[in-house]
Amino acid sequence: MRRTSLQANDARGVPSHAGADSILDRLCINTIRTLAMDAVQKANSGHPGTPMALAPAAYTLWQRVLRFDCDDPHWPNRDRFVLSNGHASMLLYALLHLAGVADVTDGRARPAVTLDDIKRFRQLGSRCPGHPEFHRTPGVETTTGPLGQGCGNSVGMAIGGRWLAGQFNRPDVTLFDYDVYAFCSDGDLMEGVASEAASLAGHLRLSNLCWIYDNNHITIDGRTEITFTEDVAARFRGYRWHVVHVTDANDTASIAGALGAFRRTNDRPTLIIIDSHIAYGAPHKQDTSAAHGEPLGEEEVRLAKRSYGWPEDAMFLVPDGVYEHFRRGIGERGRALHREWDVRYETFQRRYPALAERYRSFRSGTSRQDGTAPSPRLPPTRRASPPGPHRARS
Ligand SMILES: Cc1ncc(C[n+]2csc(CCOP(=O)(O)OP(=O)(O)O)c2C)c(N)n1
Ligand SMILES: [Mg+2]
Repeated sequence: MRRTSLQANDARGVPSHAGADSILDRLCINTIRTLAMDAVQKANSGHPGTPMALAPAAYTLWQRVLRFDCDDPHWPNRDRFVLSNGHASMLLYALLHLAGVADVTDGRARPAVTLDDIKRFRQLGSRCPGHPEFHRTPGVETTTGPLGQGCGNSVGMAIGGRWLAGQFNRPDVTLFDYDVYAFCSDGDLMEGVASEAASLAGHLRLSNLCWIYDNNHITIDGRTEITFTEDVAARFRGYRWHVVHVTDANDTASIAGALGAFRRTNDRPTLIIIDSHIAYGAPHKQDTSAAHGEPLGEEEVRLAKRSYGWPEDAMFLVPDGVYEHFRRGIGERGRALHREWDVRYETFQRRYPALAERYRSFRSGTSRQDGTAPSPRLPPTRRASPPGPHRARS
């Protein structure tokens, strides 16, 4: 693997007063962007523009907020991340790789996505198919690509979280309080399935659900003004959602603030609308539908890298410090949260042995076979526990 030290002030968009963490943040964000550009260019097909635009939001969510143990992507109380705009799959693969998410499916830990997997983006049998596929890539929570589908699934996951909390949480032990985050695009919000699911989420007051809408005014065919001019914020307020607006997709402090607002909202789902620029940094393709579903082209890739302060000819570059920064962020936070949950689970087993037995058989699937599955109950509408110290730094 080629390793290069980039100077801190190479990273575009870092204010001169920024501390080491902000500089590393920008380096990580630009690594996500350039991996996406390079993978699409090498495959000669795919969707480069949206990962480039959403890298700051995805990075902020994963690095600062998501309760996810990279060593154990099956931890039952993990926050769920759904990329409903599945065409932006390289965003997810880059995160899975850089965060060091493990594949533990056959009992031995190995990386879920290696740099070589990313180099095989969109190839037959690759762990990085064109759109994310459940079961093919550890860390992919659900298959997406058909627009709207991930939005619908995310509502199901949020209902599932509420149902689990209703079944197994006790006043003195909270087993389930996970949140569900879904990224979605203009195309997602055009789809009926997303609208119907959003309406239900508002009705059920799923405060454990957050959609992050990529408001880039671009779709596959051109600008959204051709077909999609509705007031999305007003529509979601009508569904009884909490709506937050971030006007600059590169403003990670505002993104963290919006995620913090979601965490503090106890009675409604949250929609975070982020105004973004597809193919951010690509001088000729930014804000055009040409950046949606085709490679940028070698020269445009070079120019975009130049705009990030990146070595123009470096391919699949992960600069020094990037893996370590992820490890110190989501890596350490997720591991600590999981350990803290393990203690709760031990308390749960000690204090509620019969319920713990029911949970184990439920999780292994046997309770469904012997007909002892707990009967569905409407989920509670409030959070099981108040926001804790791991919430977003806003
Ligand atoms: C249900 C469905 N219809 C059509 C498509 C084909 N398709 C892929 S992306 C896209 C729209 C792209 O626009 P947007 O959702 O705004 O994504 P962006 O380019 O902004 O990332 C369409 C129509 C699809 N994936 N799913
Ligand atoms: Mg769009």
